[in-house]
Amino acid sequence: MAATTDYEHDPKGQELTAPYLKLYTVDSPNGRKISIFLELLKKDYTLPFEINYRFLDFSTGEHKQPWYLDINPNGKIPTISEVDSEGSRTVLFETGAILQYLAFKYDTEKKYHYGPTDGKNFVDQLQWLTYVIASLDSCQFNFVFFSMFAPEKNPAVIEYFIDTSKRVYSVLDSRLKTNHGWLVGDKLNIADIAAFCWVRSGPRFGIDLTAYPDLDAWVQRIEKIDVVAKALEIK
Ligand SMILES: N[C@@H](CCC(=O)N[C@@H](CS)C(=O)NCC(=O)O)C(=O)O
Repeated sequence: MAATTDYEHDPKGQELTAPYLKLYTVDSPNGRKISIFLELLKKDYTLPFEINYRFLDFSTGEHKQPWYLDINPNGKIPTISEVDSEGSRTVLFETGAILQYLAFKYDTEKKYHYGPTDGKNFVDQLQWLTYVIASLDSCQFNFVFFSMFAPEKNPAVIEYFIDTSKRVYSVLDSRLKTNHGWLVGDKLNIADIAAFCWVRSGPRFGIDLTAYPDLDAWVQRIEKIDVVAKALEIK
């Protein structure tokens, strides 16, 4: 297909040639969940699209501009815009939805996910992925906001979110212990990728990972995966 100008009316959009997948992102835990997974898929499969990373500038509020709110009304990253060779476009936001969409569509050999025919592992994946997005993400995001960005620092609120984060870390640590090293099944999968992106940044927010030995070992193991290490450098 011929080169097409940007479907999203992105003022900084380049001319892209379909098929492509454009990831609107920033260098943050939520953004990294998707870039790591895309790079893993790219290593293992011949993907039917080129990946285009578009880093938004939060300091100028690009993520709150009308053109971006048209594709992500919540005004957050990440969002994917996938255009196939016929020019048909799929837009998706929310990391849990994006990870499952990419997994079900492109991880055809189920290297990084469990499908509906995989019994308990599929059920566990639904549960742990949802837990990570609903509990880990929100308490850590709130902790970061209230301790670093809120105009007024309220110690009780900050303490609440650090305590809640630590409780979630304990839950994940116990799960890794009983499930022998992965949150789900016996391989790196989309629930583990989602959790990893927040947990590895715990020390930056004052959480000592050595207090959670299984979580600590799991972070180090995932960070050593070549593709993951390279994906973490995409900025
Ligand atoms: N539940 C969303 C959370 C996304 C999110 O919180 N993204 C942050 C960056 S890590 C963001 O865009 N923050 C900008 C803002 O809140 O204005 C998801 O899983 O995609």
